[in-house]
Amino acid sequence: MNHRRSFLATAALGTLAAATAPYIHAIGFEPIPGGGKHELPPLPYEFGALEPHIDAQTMQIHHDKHHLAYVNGLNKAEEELAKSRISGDYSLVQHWSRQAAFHGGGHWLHSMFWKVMAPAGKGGGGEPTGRLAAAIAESFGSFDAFKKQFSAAAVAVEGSGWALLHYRPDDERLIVLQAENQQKLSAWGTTPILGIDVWEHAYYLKYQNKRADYVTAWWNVVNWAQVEKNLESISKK
Ligand code: MN3
Repeated sequence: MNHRRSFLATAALGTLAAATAPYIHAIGFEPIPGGGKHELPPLPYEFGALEPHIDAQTMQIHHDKHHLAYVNGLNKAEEELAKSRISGDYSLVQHWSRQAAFHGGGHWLHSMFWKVMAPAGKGGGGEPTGRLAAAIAESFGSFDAFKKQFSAAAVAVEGSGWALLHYRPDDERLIVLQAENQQKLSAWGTTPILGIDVWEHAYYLKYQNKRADYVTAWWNVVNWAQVEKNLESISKK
């Protein structure tokens, strides 16, 4: 028993060390205890893979510039909060907490966004099947009713933001929410499993002010198998 406990403690420390090891601080500060440096995940397909629904140039700028900026912004916010813990100067804690929420939300949502899309006809488009289809029918009445509500939510986001399909473990329901920017209008205790980015940077080069056309086209690249994986990874059943 003691041997096992000590093994577990050693394993936990090993994990911590592995997490802190890649954290190389640009300004020579101490590594954040227990925290790693966030990194831009690679796109799971080529920039042009979602054509003609989402153009290659938009995907390249969106991933390489916008998502990278959220990763850098999150790292910066966490570095500044770590400096505060050492210096005891929390005069800018509100600013850096807000930055951590905004950039952390952006990093998380974009990491999900790339994965819930796939080339049309090659994993993208169609309708959900299996457990996800059943959960959507149970929560919204039908797939069509869900699609209409989700599309309407996406088109109606005020300014920049997202429409998101969340799983709520408390009652095992799926719900549609909007997010303004990356995190405003969030509910507690729910996790997005599908989302569409409706910031103008996600569609303006190809669709200009016609967000509804982008939303309609986007359904052709939804990777339902990934959405079902997301549901299965967080639900109890
Ligand atoms: Mn975006």
